[in-house]
Amino acid sequence: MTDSYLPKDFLWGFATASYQIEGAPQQDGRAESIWDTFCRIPGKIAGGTNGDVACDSYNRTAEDIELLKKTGAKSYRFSLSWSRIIPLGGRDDPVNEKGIQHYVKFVDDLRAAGIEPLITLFHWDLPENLDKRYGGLLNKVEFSKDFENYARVCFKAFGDRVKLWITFNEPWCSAVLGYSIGQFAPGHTSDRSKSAVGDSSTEPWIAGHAMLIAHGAAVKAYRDDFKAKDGGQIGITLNGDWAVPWDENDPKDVEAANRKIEFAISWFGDAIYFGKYPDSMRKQLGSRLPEWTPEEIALVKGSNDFYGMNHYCANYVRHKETEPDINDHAGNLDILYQNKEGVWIGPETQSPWLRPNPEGFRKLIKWLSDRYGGPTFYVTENGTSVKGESQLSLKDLLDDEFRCEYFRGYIGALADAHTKDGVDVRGYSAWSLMDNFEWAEGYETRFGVTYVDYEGGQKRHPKKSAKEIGQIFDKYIKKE
Ligand code: GCO
Repeated sequence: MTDSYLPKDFLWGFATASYQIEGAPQQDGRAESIWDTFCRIPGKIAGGTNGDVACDSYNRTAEDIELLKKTGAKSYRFSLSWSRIIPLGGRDDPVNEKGIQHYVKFVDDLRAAGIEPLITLFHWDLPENLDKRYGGLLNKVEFSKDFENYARVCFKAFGDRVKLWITFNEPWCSAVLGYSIGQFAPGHTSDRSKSAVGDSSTEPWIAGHAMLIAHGAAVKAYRDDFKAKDGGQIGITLNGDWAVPWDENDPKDVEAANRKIEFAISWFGDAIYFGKYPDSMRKQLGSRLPEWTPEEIALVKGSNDFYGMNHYCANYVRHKETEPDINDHAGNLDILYQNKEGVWIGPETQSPWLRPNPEGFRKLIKWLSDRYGGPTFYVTENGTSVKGESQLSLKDLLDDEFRCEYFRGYIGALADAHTKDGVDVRGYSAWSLMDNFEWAEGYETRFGVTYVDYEGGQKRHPKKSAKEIGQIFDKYIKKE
């Protein structure tokens, strides 16, 4: 029996994202998002796939709610498709009532099933029209006004029944993978061999700044006009892995590990909690990192009611002796999976970047809690793929002991962080309720606690982890 526990009323459940599960790209007036167009670029997505059908969740909401109910989940984090709600995206463009009605019904059905909805406003699927119209995230003035308007439309439509709002999901991914590496929509990259578009020495930083301002504007709108009446909370979800020095005895690696977290997380976290960018970033990037105006600081500083934390794994970090490249976005370091002694950070999964290391979860949430003055945390994603899962027979893949072990380790580490380190954590959403469109990795990589048979009429088969995760939480959540 463990001494560690999670608080009573702890809100645990699952997370998904609109483009990864909904399909139905043309139904009920939805227009295209940048992910629809990006998927058509040859070579961008494994297997040449896209989200046109995905899990067909747009047409299977009742089935998805049944799945949730079976697990005993208390909450469900999902994202709204901006392109369904305001198909052309902008503040002067028409609102699509059918899109709104779809989500109103979904939220009502969730609540009727006793499941608390957590809404993400932006999980990367920007309306394509805004990218065309003014360059999307690269135009902070237009983008933040349009995002604020979209957020207001959503607060008005769902605010009376939704108490937890997330503005952006992992802005790091949109900025770096979308505007530097070119692995995500809209696919800008400095790599000439990948038909470069854009200038990745500046664009990720510009996009990041725009998302921060848009986040601030949406939070201000919520606090000014909705919060008192609706009584909800609003925050941002940041991603980030724990970083361990490649050589614990080399002060330069120790510093690089810290710098890695600053470039990946504090880029946004420091802006929101301190109204500035980390010194390590300013030092490396100089004026390529946008300057803050006093109005922007006023908007962004203090703009989190809670910290949404996505977390999957840990890495080793080794400093580089050479000067940073102009396109470097990581903090001039190498990310490795083995340390100086050849020790692996964790076992292999199907995702090249993901090696589980539950201790790293506890360390990172403590690191964040210390740095940001003990905010309330909601863990908004945590989960794993399983090496070779797609190749297994149905019977074998449903027995996903590897994923169960992942959840045991990570949820245990979270309970330790709460009990022994005093971290204020109130919720946890596992990634993911079901297998889905894993962005550039297509459908081969599966993160679900439910197997989705894409060829077999989209049938959903709960894996062992779907049944077990509730028992794990049951062990930790205080009864009174
Ligand atoms: C994320 C993503 C998910 C991914 C998951 C697994 O926010 O990183 O929300 O969309 O599918 O992280 O890679």
